Amino acid sequence: MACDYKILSNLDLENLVNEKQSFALDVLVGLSETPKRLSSRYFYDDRGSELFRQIMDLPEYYLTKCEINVLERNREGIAELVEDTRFNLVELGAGDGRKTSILINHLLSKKMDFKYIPIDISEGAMKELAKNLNEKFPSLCGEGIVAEYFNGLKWLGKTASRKNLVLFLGSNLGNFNKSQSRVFLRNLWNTLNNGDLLITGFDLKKDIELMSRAYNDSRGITREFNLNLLKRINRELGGNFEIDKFRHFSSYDVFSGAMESYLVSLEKQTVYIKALSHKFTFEAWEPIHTEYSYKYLESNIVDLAEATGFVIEKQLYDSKKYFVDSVWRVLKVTSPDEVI
Ligand code: AVJ
Repeated sequence: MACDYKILSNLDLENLVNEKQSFALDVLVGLSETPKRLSSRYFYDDRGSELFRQIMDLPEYYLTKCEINVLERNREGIAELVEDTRFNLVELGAGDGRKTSILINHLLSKKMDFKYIPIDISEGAMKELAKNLNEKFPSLCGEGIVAEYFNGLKWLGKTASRKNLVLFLGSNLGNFNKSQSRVFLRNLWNTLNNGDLLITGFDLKKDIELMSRAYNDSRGITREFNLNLLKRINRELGGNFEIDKFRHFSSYDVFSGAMESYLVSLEKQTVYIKALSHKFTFEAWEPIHTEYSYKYLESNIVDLAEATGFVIEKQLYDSKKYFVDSVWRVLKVTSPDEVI
């Protein structure tokens, strides 16, 4: 059976308007703070998603290679989790789907009954993904959703007749701090049903040089990725950032446990952002914080699952144990008097 892969875009214009407004508001708030900061969630416009695809190909960016290795080694173990059930393979932040292809290929070859439902904020990335999927897997069914994760999940909640296997790969959770990740996972727990599965990618704490190199690559793609945030402000909010007056800087903070990225103003300057009718001044060497990429200890993962209502089923590692895809099951206990 051939299945044409559709895209459900953020059809209601209201959502698009909101996305633009929240970008404007977050830029206003973040650049008005001391120290200044911008959220890494705004990296991923179409250009940013393209640059991230290039990052995944960099020799220094071990995360993607490790996770591909995890999935190759464990595709049968993952298939066994959903043996004999109809299910949705839901993916949060799917990107170009190259990692998930390993799984999809395996699940299709086993003739398993599932729909693939990627959710991604970038329309460009989703179009690319749908094109790739249609070419590679003509028998694959499902639909791509262009939306913020929880808007997408809310939509999914309405079609709750299948078991859900949710993928949140690539250390995407790493952008959240401890309390943000608890809130995020608890929200996810709430939208899912008892027994649903979640696979989350965690980058483990390891040699500091190795981690640092992954965020300071020799070809300067990560630098370009970080600076794209300022270019995006110029494009979408009418900013006049002079890009070469800022530099990329990324370092590991052993105590917070994160690779932290910044853009540093190389001189005293003023930037005007038209959509905000506001100008921002920068002193020489003043930083803007742009990203946290948290790294985990095994014990952090155990604590996080426990705090948010999940049970750890399996820890799937790459051969070097640099990275783990952690398989969790949603546990919702109904007390006897809740059963009618
Ligand atoms: C997509 C969030 C997993 O933090 O490693 C890559 C993004 N930033 N290089 C990460 C990123 C700089 C990436 N995640």
